[in-house]
Amino acid sequence: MSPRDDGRKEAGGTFPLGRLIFFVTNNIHKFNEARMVLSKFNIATAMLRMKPPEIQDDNIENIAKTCALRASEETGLPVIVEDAGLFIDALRGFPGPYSSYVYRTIGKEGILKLLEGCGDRRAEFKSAVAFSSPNCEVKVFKGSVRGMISRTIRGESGFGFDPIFEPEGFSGRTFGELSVEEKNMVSHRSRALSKFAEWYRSLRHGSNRQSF
Ligand code: ITT
Repeated sequence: MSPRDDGRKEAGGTFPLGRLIFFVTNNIHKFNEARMVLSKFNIATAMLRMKPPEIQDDNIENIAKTCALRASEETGLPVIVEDAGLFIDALRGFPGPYSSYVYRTIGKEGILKLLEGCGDRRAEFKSAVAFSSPNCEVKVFKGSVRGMISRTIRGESGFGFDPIFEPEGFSGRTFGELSVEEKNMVSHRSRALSKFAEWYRSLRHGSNRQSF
C-alpha cells in the first residue's frame, strides 16, 4: 500500500500541524471556551464528539491521558482531551475527579448543603489537558484557579458548578455571573489550554517537528 492509500498518512501529510486540533468532548460549553482560547494562538479547534471509556482514577491527569490515547488510536488524529474537577478544601478535595458524577447526583444544591455552617469556603478548579497523536508521546498540561464556594447559587452563564464558584479577583462574582471572555481570563481550563497552545504552535516552526 502506498502512503497515499493510507488514510492516516494522508491525513498526516496534509495536516496543518500546530494550526488545527480535535477536541474530544461532549460538553459544548467546554468546547466553546476552548475554541476562544485557542483562536488567540491562531489554532482552529474542531469538536470531536466521542466518548472513549473514562477510567476511574484519583488523578485527573491520568484520566485525560488515557482518554486521549484511546481517542487518537481510534481516529488516527491529533486530539486533546480535558478532564476537570472542583476540589473543595474543607471536603479534602472532594468531589475532585468525581465532579461529573457528583454534579449529576447531588448537584450544586448538594454541595451547598454539604458546606452548610462551614466557614472555610476555599476551593480550586483544576484542569488537565492531554494531547495525543499517532507517533507522538502523550503530553499533559495543567491549569488551576482558586476561589470560594458561594453561599447561594448565582448566575446563568457557563455550566456545571460555575454558579457556586467565586474565582479570586472578581469581587465575589461567580463564574456563572461572568461572560465567557471574563471566565477565560483566569479559568483553570484557559490556563491549561494556553500552555498546550504555546507548545502546539511551536510545532509549526519546525524545532519540535514530528510526524503525525
Ligand atoms: P467531557 O465530555 O469533556 O468529559 P464533562 O462535562 O464530563 O465533559 P469533565 O469530566 O471534565 O467534563 O468535568 C467534570 C465535571 O466538573 C463537569 O460535569 C462539571 O460539573 C464540573 N466542571 C468542570 N469544569 C467546570 C467549569 O469550568 N465550570 C463549572 N463546572 C465545571
